[in-house]
Amino acid sequence: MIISNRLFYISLSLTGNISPCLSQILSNQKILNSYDAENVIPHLQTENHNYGFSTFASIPYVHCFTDSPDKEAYDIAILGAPFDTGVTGRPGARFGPKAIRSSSWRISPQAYNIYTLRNPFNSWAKIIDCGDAPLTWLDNTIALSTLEKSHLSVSSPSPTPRIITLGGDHTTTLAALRSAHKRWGPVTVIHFDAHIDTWDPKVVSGGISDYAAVNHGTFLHIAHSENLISNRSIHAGIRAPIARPKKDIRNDIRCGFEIITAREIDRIGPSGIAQKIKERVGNDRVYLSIDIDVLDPAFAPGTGTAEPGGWTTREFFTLLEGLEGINIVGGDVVEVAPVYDNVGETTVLAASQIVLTLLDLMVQRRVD
Ligand SMILES: [Mn+2]
Repeated sequence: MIISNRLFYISLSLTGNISPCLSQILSNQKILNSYDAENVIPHLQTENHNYGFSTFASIPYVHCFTDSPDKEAYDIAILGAPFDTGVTGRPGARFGPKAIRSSSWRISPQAYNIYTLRNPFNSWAKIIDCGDAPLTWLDNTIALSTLEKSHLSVSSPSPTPRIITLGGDHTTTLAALRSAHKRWGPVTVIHFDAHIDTWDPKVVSGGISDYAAVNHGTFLHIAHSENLISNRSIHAGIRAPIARPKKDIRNDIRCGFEIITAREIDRIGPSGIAQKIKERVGNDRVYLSIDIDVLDPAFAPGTGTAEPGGWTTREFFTLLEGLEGINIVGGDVVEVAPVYDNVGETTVLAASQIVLTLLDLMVQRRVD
């Protein structure tokens, strides 16, 4: 009905008169004209969930950056972190949050996962989108401080709202971990990435300044030095080169991590990796951070520091869904840089589906 209505106007403007083939459309137009607003608006809403502002999967927007006691309550919030001035490779992840939301148009809040038969939007949890944190691109210290305050503000209403952050380069996870620590104490990190990101700032940034020390390759080293994370954390999907063969690994263990390499999937499969992760983190409060470069560049080219030899999108979904039951207090999908994506938008399609999977994992277990 709605498409016919549009065709009617387009055809008129192209031809200047009404052709016989438009008779059915005119008939539809008459029916449409007979509708009053009360009839048409519900029709629009059921035909197409993509109306109004662009939020993640068309979920409701809430003004979260307020400490007002009248603030609307919610259980899980989507928060954008448009920041990419902490990168050592290609910039562009500041456009990640909007691209992930845009690619989520295909996710219907009414649809069910065919493997799990679940839909996180049709559950006990109220899931909302806060929009993006107001971050400056001109001073990293101020931007990360603003992001931490934004996290604290978003997680302030009762009872226990949790956040999924849309990055943003991986430095944004440091602000999330600082905020999570204030709320939950030390958390165990499950870190999906091609890179270990525990590099000593003296190595990655050459020790040139304290400002340069905080970047997307050092944030987990800093999180450890600030006692934000437990020593039962784990990386998975690792395959990027390291700078110092023994010292980097020794430092990584010191920061509390175990490594699962990308090629381990050939030996034990995605479910085997999920099992290994679950054994490591147990019942800990977990922060689950996903660098999109954990996927192979064939599936996710739109990222800052792509590394060949990664996982397929399908393998990763099997793995993620295998984590059901873990105690997730927060998570993120980062390093999505849409300018390097392909015309089929495979990176952002994967990113938005990963966010949906994270939401489902959070809904499966309430925080305690
Ligand atoms: Mn990475």
